[in-house]
Amino acid sequence: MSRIEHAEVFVASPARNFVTLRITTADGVTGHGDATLNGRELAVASYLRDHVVPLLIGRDAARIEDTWQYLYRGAYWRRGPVTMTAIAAVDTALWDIKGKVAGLPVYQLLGGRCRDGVLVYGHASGSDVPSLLDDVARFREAGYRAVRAQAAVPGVGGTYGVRKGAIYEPAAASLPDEQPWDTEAYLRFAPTYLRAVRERYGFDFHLLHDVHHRLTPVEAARFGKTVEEAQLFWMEDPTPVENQESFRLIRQHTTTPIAVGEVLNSIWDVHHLITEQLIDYVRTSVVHAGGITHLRRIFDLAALYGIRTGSHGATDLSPVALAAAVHLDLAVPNFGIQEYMEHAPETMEVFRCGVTLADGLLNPGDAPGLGVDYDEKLAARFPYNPRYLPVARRLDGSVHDW
Ligand code: KDG
Ligand code: MG
Repeated sequence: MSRIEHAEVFVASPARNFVTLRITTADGVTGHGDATLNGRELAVASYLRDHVVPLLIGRDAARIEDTWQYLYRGAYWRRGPVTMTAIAAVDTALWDIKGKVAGLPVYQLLGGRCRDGVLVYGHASGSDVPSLLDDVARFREAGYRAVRAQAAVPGVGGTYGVRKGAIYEPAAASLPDEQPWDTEAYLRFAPTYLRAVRERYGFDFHLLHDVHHRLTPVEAARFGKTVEEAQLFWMEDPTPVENQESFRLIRQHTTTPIAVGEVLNSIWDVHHLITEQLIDYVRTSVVHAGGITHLRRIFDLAALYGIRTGSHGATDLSPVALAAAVHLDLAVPNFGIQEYMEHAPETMEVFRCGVTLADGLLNPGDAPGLGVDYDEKLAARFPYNPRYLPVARRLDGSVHDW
């Protein structure tokens, strides 16, 4: 038996903020887990440091499921992004350790490969339609088989999903950036650029779009119907997810596939969406939905209903979360697609990660465990930098879903 000897929580900002848990066993084996919750990082760091680490010391590192149950049921207070991200970090680090002890990459422990590689989508965006079209071409030339397209709505500043520099980063330093939102302008404009992408580049690649919770159910139904000719792989988060029944209305009006789940944290949060077949892709992630153990459970439930996976993978999920996602994606039968955004060079220097991209597919490599190392000395040179995600306001000044 290999006991957990210590566990450390690192908070650092190599290009952006990441919270990373490292668990070390008495035999000196280390495992890493991502604990980053964008804009609320320190809440998870405290949950881990103050409430979870003391429970880990002396536990058998091999008992992954038992530790998951102990942390989940043992807290009494359940679910929610902070709790589930903290449990996810522990779970992911223990899978990393189990792989290293076994001398096997984690995907082998999960049942082995179901596929040759993990299909990813890249993020094309533009401040207008011509620049979006150029960006789509860039991804196509780089070998991507699937591309998400987002363009700034004319006359409405701060549209979701438009990259300003080389790396997409919506979180701003100091107080949240307040961004205007005009639903009607979006509904008029977004279908035109999705059509323009298809007219220019045809249909031999997957096209995706993220609505980012901005529409009401009936607006989303109208949007889905309007863009049917673009044959989207999915429209993501068409409406806020709290009222899960509202997806039935969208479904009744359009065949555009629906992807939901990046803000959800447990199997109970997606249970109704899945069992009622209200969505086509479940976007819960390793880091925000309880780790590899719990995400596997969600994916298995989804498989029973013909729903495929499409895990969240923006740059606020660290390379540890990306590696864990790719191991799981390789091993589950109902994999659909994996979101992928390149991290900044500083991030990749701190997290040395074996995941590679070739021909539009990710592979985790065959190093034992997750195949990611964390350089805490280098990380210490990038102190935590408090940032907030933006807040959206309608043109009348009232708060809208960002
Ligand atoms: O932190 C929030 C981002 O991860 C989110 O806005 C990104 O919607 C997103 C996506 O689909 O990547
Ligand atoms: Mg999204």
